[in-house]
Amino acid sequence: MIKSLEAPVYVTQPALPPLDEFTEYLKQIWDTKILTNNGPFHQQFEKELADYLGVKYISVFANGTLALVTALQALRITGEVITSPFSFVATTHSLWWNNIKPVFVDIEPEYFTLDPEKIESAITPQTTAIMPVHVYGNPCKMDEIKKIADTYGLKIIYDAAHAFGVTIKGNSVLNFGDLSILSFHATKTFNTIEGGAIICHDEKTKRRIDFLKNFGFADEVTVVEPGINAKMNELQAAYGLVQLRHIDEYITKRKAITEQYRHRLTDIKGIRFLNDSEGIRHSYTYFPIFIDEKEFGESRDEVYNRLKRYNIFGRRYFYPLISQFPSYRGQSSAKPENLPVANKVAEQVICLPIFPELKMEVVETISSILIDKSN
Ligand code: T4K
Repeated sequence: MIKSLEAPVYVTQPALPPLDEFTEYLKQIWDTKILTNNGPFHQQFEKELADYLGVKYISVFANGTLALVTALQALRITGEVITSPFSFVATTHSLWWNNIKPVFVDIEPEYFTLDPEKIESAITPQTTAIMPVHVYGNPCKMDEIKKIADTYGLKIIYDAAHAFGVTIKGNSVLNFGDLSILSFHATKTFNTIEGGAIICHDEKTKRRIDFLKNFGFADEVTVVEPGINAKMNELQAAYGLVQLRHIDEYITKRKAITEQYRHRLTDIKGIRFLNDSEGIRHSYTYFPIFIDEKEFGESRDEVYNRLKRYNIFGRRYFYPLISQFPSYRGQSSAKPENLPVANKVAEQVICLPIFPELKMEVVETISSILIDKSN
């Protein structure tokens, strides 16, 4: 019988930058008293982030949700948008906040991203864009999605909240689509406590996004349209600058944990996990496993609750599906029979704890408890 963990282990724990490094920046903020509104750290952070990520233009935000809401406004998206039900609610909420109708399309069974084969039949005369999600940081089938978007004249906004630092053959995943958004929430691989960003490919769009996140101000006396207040403040930007110095180390540790889980869970009947795909540099934001009740002999919820009894708090990201929530379930595209893969995966998933400070012996214990049903 394995003993319960002494301290609770949650699905994640934020990596914090060394305090002394952050204090150096705080002293400067205390001197200048510039706290927000495109201050020097905000500008430096955007520059260093763009360099690190290998993208041309980036605009940082107070959080990822406001980045999504603003991205839709930046491209003047209206009508209907095709999106994935297998994501965090913020993806679809951003459409709701823009008075756009979400049209849910099923996910593909390999990496659970929007299924390009199902997109075309969901297009109507009102469709203006596609909003796919690089869920768990795995890149969508972007070439196929682009082909459809080009044929029908649709925009693409990628929800890349989980895909910080992900590259395909050395090229950032953020360089695809019209816009991409990132989240720097405390629970993400790269965090600025709260935070987010929009990535775009030309200066004009970057300028428009910058106006929109600052009430629509183009200058002291010109308001281009009703923008929102979605700016990142100087403390967060400074924190982000320190985090950037350590991000590679965080990703390396996450990778080692992922590999250890995979090693322990290989060939366990009824447990599936996702492998890296060729040419992709991953950033290991989550470690989802998928329980096949018949093969494993226990349901996902039984496993989830059993882990809890041992002080291990995995999370069922993303259950329930967005399409199941009261605000969205009335849509015809939300019907479970239209979304068989998403419904199945949402019933099987548990994200296991993963974060840089998670000890390998704890990964071992979690794996042992998981595998041994007598626990
Ligand atoms: N698009 C996608 C695909 C997303 O996944 C998200 C966010 C967004 C858009 C929107 O981006 P943001 O607007 O959030 O920047 C969390 C996060 O709040 C959310 O950012 C994230 N996705 C989502 C998947 O997960 P919760 O409600 O599950 O988090 P919470 O507070 O239960 O935290 C999980 C565990 O982490 C806790 O049990 C303990 C630990 N934790 C958490 C926090 C906040 C800490 O140890 N320290 C902390 O400060 O939503």
